[in-house]
Amino acid sequence: MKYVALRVLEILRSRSGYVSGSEIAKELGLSRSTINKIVNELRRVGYVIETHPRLGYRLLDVDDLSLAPQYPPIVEGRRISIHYLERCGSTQDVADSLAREGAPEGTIVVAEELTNARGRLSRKWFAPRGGLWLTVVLRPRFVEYLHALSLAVGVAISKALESLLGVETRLKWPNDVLLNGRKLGGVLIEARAEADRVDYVLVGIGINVNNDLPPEVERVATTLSKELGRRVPRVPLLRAVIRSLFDEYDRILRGRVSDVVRDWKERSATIGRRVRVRLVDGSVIEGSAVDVDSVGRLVVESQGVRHVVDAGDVEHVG
Ligand code: BT5
Repeated sequence: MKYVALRVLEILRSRSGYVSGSEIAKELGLSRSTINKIVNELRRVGYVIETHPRLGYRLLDVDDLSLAPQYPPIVEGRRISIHYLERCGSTQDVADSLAREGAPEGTIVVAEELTNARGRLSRKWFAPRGGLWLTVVLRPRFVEYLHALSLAVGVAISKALESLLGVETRLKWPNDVLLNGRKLGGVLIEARAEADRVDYVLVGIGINVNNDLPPEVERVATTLSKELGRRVPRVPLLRAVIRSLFDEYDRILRGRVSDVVRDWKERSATIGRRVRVRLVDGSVIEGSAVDVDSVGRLVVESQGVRHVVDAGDVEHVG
């Protein structure tokens, strides 16, 4: 984020109430209209900033997810509607019912707590109170987009965390989000498709934020609050993630898959590592992860043979 934007944030943070645009302008030696532009940019990034015609601006650290529908993210040219639930089995199932009934692209289900959350291959996902658990309904037209979409979601989460919190994450193929070597978040993509036509895609995102972690994953996982040493308000984070997701999705729709792959590679924790890959048919390849190709497949070199992996489960072993 630009230096002046950080200064504006600092000033907003230092007050509990409103601060006028002219006061910020004076303090930074900038015009009021510049301040207004910066505030709008901060809003786009995800920050919740209220405006009062006389009093000015006020930054809100909203953590209560039940308020999320009141603060939809700013995504140009799209209508985003957020459905909040206190508790459900899986947001994927709730979103699936909505999508089946015709819910449009941009429908989002977010819940405080999931009692039956799932990861890929029906693995269990822990989703206690305090985390960020959501499903986004997308309606891309072609199946070819699905592959790139998987990488794009990881890139989107990583960029959102960077622009909002200044946190640098790495991506494990295809889309685990790692912070300081531990799993901070995961992505589950489920699609309903017929032949080459996609009816809808459910993008499930789980990010550990202020939640506790159960002993089963404590050693391999982490949370934002643990790493940053403070609680992180979740509504700005939700807005940042959704906005970033649509940015990356739009790039795919415009045919710029290679840009998404390039951004993924810049954040890769997998390329250059020794990996053990379990393929969908159950077979295992162990070798060096040498690249991710132009459509997002993992290239593994094992005993002089190059394998191009479409889908599978990767373990870093060295
Ligand atoms: C994933 O699966 O990483 C995808 C997780 C997606 C969860 C979201 S939450 C919102 C939406 N609704 C759902 O029902 N699901 C999605 P996978 O790559 O298969 O990783 C699963 C593995 O991660 C488990 O076997 C555990 O080892 C580990 N794990 C489980 N809970 C975790 C947590 N909270 N944080 C980090 N690791 C966890």
